[in-house]
Amino acid sequence: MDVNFVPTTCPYCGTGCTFNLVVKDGKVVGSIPNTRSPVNEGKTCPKGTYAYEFVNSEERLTVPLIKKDGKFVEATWDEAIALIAEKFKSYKPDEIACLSSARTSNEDNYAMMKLARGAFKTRHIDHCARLCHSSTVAGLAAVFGSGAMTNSILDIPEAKCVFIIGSNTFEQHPLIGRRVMQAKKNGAKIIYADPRYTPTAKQADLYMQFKSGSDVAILNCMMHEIIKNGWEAKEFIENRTKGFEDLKAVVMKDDYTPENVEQISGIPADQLRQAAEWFAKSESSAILYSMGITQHTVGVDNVKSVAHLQMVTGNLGRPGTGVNALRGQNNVQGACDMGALPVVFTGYQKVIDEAAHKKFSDAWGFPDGIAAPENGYEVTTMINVLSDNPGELKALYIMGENPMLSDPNIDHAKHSLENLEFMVVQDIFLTETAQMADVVLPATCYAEKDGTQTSTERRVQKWRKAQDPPGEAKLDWKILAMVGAAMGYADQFAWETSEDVFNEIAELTPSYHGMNYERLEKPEALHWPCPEVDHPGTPILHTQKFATPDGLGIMSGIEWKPPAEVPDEEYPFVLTTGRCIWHWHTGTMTRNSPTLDHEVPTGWIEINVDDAAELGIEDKEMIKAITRRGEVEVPAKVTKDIMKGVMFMPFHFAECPANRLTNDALDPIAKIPEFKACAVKVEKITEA
Ligand SMILES: Nc1nc2c(c(=O)[nH]1)N[C@H]1C(S)=C(S)[C@@H](COP(=O)(O)OP(=O)(O)OC[C@H]3O[C@@H](n4cnc5c(=O)[nH]c(N)nc54)[C@H](O)[C@@H]3O)O[C@H]1N2
Ligand SMILES: Nc1nc2c(c(=O)[nH]1)N[C@H]1C(S)=C(S)[C@@H](COP(=O)(O)OP(=O)(O)OC[C@H]3O[C@@H](n4cnc5c(=O)[nH]c(N)nc54)[C@H](O)[C@@H]3O)O[C@H]1N2
Ligand code: SF4
Ligand SMILES: [Mo]
Repeated sequence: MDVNFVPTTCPYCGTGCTFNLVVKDGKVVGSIPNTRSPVNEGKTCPKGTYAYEFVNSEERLTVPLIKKDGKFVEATWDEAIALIAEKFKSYKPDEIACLSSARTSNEDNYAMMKLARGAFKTRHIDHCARLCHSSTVAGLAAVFGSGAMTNSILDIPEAKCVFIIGSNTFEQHPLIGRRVMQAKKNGAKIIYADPRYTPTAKQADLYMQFKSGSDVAILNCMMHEIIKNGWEAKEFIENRTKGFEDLKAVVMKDDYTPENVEQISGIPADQLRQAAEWFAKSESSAILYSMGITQHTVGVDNVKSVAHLQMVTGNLGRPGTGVNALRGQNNVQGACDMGALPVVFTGYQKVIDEAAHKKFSDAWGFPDGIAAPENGYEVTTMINVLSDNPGELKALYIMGENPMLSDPNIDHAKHSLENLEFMVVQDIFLTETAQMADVVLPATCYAEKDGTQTSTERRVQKWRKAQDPPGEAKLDWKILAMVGAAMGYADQFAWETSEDVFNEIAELTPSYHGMNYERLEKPEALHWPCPEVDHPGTPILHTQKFATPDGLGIMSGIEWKPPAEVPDEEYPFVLTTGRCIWHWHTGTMTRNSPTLDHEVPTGWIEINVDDAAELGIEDKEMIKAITRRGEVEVPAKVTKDIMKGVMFMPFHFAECPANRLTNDALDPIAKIPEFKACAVKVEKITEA
């Protein structure tokens, strides 16, 4: 028997834990957390622990599939690639769109970005960051000039106060949750705001329960109290920011007194006062946030308000402080860094910037040029264009995304995808989306490839190949390179190894310029920006100045606005959606992992006990949840842990898909959908 251990990085969340895959006779059979990792120090959460189970699932895709007369038939790679190239050559650039993947490596995302802009010459490339932290990218760019988590995971224990809002850290970033516990042991006060009493709430010194969609009011109220008591960081505000007077004019209004915000949010006024005092008076206060803040029609306003609170209290640029936007997918930071967005090349070099456009055009050397220097469509815009203006977009290439379960209002998304003439899906499983495709391409998963991914704290870490791929599955970037070559650009996609792709990325991307595979071998890897090979990397951003043109952070006054759809007589409850610790998004990987699937075999809707009593609904009873978009039958979970008037559904389960219900209304700037608040009613199911 031949056993060996291959160190790699977890393919689930953006925390970036590392572990060793246990390989027996050439097959991955287990995982052991890596004690040398400074991130997880020999620990993993349940998903990391069982991340080996789906790898050799019987359900993995092993051969290319082409749909003929409505049925998939197995095809050779040559047939599949030739068909894709023939089809894509027949469309105009603007008729083509690409979805890249935060599940895959930097190399894969770079290859997709190059294929889209260079070979297909389309402007339309985006990925699931749109549904996730696009409000962070837009909001933090507006206030700080750059849109990433400001501090590192390792300095959270140095905070004297940790304020968690809209992040269920202990379930969704468990190994960051561990750092919050370390801060608590070091004497920090933990403040937590969430409509649900989650496992994170259990660790808080102050838990504030509130109605989804009141975040700006809560944050304004905290700033109101801080300024009223003279606790603001006067020197920091003076030296490092501008716009404080505008901010003050709004937050000091009577609308944002604790008593008034109690009316909006449901949080008792005294709790709001307490939160403001602890937060402002601690010598270092960190904010952690995630989807509860970003997934709203006011997502950008929410993010800016979080950043404002940190500027008002001077909690930036030092250990134990910061705006810590916890990025979700393993490599969503990297997919954004690689320019899998409709407005930038790698390293946030703008496509509309002439110099950047010329730089990429010259470096790539496509004889017939690259996509025009114009911004493309966001994921959510693509879906709307497909339904509202059929024929404008004709072909879609999806790598590693499953919009048929993850997009808001999926009946609408399905209708949109049905309007396509040609769709390619490159995945590791035959997902709900892949079933609608014309061609399905089998890709390799993290355990079968070398590559890099960039965690939430901008740490670029390695995946290392532990086993051969199943059947004929191929590396994502290799598949994309084959398509590029078949389109007539063999020279532009002539990479032989993942390292070749990485070296090209480093060449063209200032923030990655000093990185190479050799430097990334160290267990601690490197944080970007890392501009030169002798640069140590940058764990904390904005220590001296912000990335804005004059180096100052920008504050402004932001008024609270309610969600796009609020409860009324017909739909009297707020529905919010999210996740649980055991499952990952659309379940492709975790529901194919027997241990995880066994823990939580299906979905549910959380209903407050008093609401349930009024509606006559029992725990575990199958009920109907209905919104203006659709209805779903789902078991009720009757609980004290959710705010009265609010209901919650996880979106992992195809048999009771939360996204049949959610609202596809968008934030006007970030174009992120309002997954976190819509109006819902529930009904008992009566026998016909
Ligand atoms: N186990 C597991 N971990 C994951 C994922 C997963 O699918 N499974 N996905 C990863 C990804 S991509 C992401 S983006 C992150 C997401 O990580 P989180 O944002 O932590 O996860 P969510 O469950 O979407 O939402 C967080 C919390 O927001 C609360 N919330 C609801 N409405 C509101 C509101 O209006 N305001 C505020 N402030 N809070 C509200 C919800 O009750 C919920 O507890 O998790 C990552 N980690
Ligand atoms: N209601 C509701 N909906 C939401 C959210 C919410 O909070 N509420 N959150 C949103 C957020 S934050 C996010 S990030 C999105 C996530 O939305 P998606 O990205 O669509 O969801 P995933 O299930 O992670 O899909 C990833 C796909 O990649 C495939 N895959 C995994 N590894 C590889 C690989 O190496 N190569 C290839 N080619 N494929 C691979 C998986 O099999 C899976 O099909 O969902 C969004 N949708
Ligand atoms: S915390 Fe995230 S990165 Fe760490 S083991 Fe769990 S899922 Fe993987
Ligand atoms: Mo996400």
